[in-house]
Amino acid sequence: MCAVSLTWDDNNSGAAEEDGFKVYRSNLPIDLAALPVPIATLPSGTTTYDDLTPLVGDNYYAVSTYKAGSVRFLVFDLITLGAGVAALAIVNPSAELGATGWTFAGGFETHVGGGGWPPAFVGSYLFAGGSGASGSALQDVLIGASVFAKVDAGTALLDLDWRQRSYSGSDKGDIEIEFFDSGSVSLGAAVGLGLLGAASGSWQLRQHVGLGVPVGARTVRIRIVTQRGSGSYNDAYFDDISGNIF
Ligand SMILES: [Ca+2]
Repeated sequence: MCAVSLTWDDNNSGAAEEDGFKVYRSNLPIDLAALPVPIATLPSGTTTYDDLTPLVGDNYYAVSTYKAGSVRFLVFDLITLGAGVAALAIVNPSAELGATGWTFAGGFETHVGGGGWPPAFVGSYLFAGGSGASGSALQDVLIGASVFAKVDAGTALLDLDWRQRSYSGSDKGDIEIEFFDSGSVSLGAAVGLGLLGAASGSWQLRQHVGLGVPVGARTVRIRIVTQRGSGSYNDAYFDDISGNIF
């Protein structure tokens, strides 16, 4: 469930004490000359309201006092929910389906967690660097049409979150992002956070935050990269990869 909590100041007392407050909401800027029907009428002294059924997209709110037929506006606010955000449709984001959705290379694999391996962060399986020195996994994810306008205006951003772990901190990993246009032409070099020997005793949250999405982008390439630092197995582990363009 999604809720919007509104709060405001109550500035009136004494002779000016309001009879109550009204809360208005619209998907368009609120026109004071043509007010919508209030979504709530609240008693005098109220300073909060929780809208439990906000609209998908833009929500314009206005809160007024009312008193003997007069209306005095205190607060205007705009909140946008849902619209303009596209979750990345990553197939098999937490290794539960083997290689489904991914192109594995260099010995990269999935492995069931526990029994000498770290427990999976989500579900039963984790991604692992595998038997090679630098295993990798790659998936191309189409960008949702709901954010094309934002992408092409040059204002879209990408967040990508994942969990990373290692056996002893010596085998390293990263997730790189590269954007492609509708003709599969790369729009710039892949961007990573840097290879990291993640914690061994717990799953570490790593995040690309607010990465700029180039104009014309239609595909996001997600590439898990690893680098073995010691031993014969590449113990760079990954799980629970998710992201949004907004
Ligand atoms: Ca998993």
